[in-house]
Amino acid sequence: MVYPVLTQSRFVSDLSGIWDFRLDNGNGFAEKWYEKPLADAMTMPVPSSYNDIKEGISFRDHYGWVFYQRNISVPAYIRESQRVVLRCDAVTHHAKVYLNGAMICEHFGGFLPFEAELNAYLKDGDNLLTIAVDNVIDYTTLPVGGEKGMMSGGIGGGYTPKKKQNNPNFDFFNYCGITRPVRIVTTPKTYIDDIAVTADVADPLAEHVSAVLHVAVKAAGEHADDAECLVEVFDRAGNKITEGKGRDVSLDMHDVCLWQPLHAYLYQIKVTLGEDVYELPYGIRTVKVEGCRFLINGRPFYFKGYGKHEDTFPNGRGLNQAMNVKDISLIKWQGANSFRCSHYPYSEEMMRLADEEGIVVIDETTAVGVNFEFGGGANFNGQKVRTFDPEHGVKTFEHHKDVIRDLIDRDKNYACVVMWNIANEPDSYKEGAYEYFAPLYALARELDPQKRPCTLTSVQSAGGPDTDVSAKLSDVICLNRYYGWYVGGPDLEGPEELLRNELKAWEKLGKPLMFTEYGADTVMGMHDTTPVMYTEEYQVDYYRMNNKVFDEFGFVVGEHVWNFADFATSQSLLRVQGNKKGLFTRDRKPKLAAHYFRERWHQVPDFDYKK
Ligand code: GCB
Repeated sequence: MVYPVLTQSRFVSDLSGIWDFRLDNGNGFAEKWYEKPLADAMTMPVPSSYNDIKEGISFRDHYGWVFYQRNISVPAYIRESQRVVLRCDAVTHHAKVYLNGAMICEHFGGFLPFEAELNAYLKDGDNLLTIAVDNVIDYTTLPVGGEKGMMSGGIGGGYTPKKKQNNPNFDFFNYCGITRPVRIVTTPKTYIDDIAVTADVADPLAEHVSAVLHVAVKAAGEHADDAECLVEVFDRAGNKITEGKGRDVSLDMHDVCLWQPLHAYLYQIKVTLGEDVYELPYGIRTVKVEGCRFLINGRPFYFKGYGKHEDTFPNGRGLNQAMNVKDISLIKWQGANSFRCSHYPYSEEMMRLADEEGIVVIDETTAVGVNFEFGGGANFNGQKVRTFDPEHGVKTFEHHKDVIRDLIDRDKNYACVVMWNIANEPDSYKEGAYEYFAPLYALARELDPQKRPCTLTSVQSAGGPDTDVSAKLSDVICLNRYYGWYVGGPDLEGPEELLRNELKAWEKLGKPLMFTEYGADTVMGMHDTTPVMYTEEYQVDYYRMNNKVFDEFGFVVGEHVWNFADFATSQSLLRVQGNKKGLFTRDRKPKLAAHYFRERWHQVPDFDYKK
């Protein structure tokens, strides 16, 4: 599937705007709300999460289905000559799409795109488009939902709410709805279904870099087998560099401008298949793990950056392009070079932006909460159930494979993506973990045309290399560690020793290691002369201690703080209107630690920091 762009053969109509909306009262499907205009409809922006748009707990904490509706019409001359497709970029978490009362598609998983051909359903004039959206999460979904709230243990842990509710087994608010654009895309009837590009770069460090660019085009539709295919490559100034005929072309390129972190360079690949034309921006760069180093374009790269969230007010998880551009500006202001798409694939708009701005990205699946060890978490009312227990454990394996497949399908061509994260903080240390994860790593490695490194971001309770299956499976060890916060806080001396000892154990493995999370909750404006937890001073001291230890080890190839900005979570005793571990507040004001990192990261080079 390719990203929707306007070209000389393709038209895109963005259906963003105000749609009709209604929360299901339990009767929506029985009364067939998708067959006629919604009664008592209210207004709702698309794209956006619905939770914070209207006031009241019935919106914010809604459980189950909601209905979105609007009319669409497509001129007859287009319907007859073109393929007309509805493309939904993200509907969280489960969608049923109806046109004029008929269900045209269903999709599971809230963070990746899906399409449906409309030609057979469209009629003259208005067509009623309804998208029903379910936000229920459980043992079968990614992210995982449980019987009880992740943080509702302790006092009141035995309380069972009267109303059905979602219990995220993860630490971010379960924002839902049509969170990314819905578009109508037209293509010729014979069309470019997909493009996969790889580049064999002879020597990325040579003065004049040469490469062979391989472009594989997948054609589909009426005369897919007969259509001729032309691939042309243009430089940034619009000059044609090379071209070739066929669906599998290999093109020699000389004096290649490599895509470099913070110095992006994108070629434009134009594919013409019969009447269809598609244009793909593409950066050429190499990624390789060699010994304990993470090489980008042949040089040891040091990750400086953050775990992020797609989280703004009042959009929730809804696409916020202004904030995306702002965030990248802040990343550069701070001297960082990378971020991780914690804990789900981000919008393609963000991926394209990162490609254009030269920001390095670790791309992540929606697999968060695949771990029944969390406090209360997805445990059956507090009983201890093994995460991978065949009968009572998670039922996410098949869906997990689909997510990996669809994520790599969507993001395979982005130069910014340098590593795939298979899961965040799963139960990677108990019986069944290897059997669950080994085939998923194998799948990602098989599907990625660029064969990028794979990892999982490992939870503190996974222990060290002897217990954590990521030691065997990951190309880069990625640790989420909270020494001086969840472990040992407010003491920083003891945790410093524990951190050092843990790193000594991992060092023997001979693989590169980076921190994909470390952080301390900090309430903006809270200060003290003696640093105490939650003050801005404590956050700085916490980071100073951790960074000091990272700097002692040559195999530590990066530091991603948790989190870029404060973000919304479920309510709990540990969360004061959300998670406050941001270097920036939710509205992007810097805390003291943001200035501390600005100073540090401008001194730490992007390359060759560790020899
Ligand atoms: C973690 C999770 C992240 C949480 C964070 C925290 O380990 O990966 O989703 O938000 O800890 O702040 O507790």
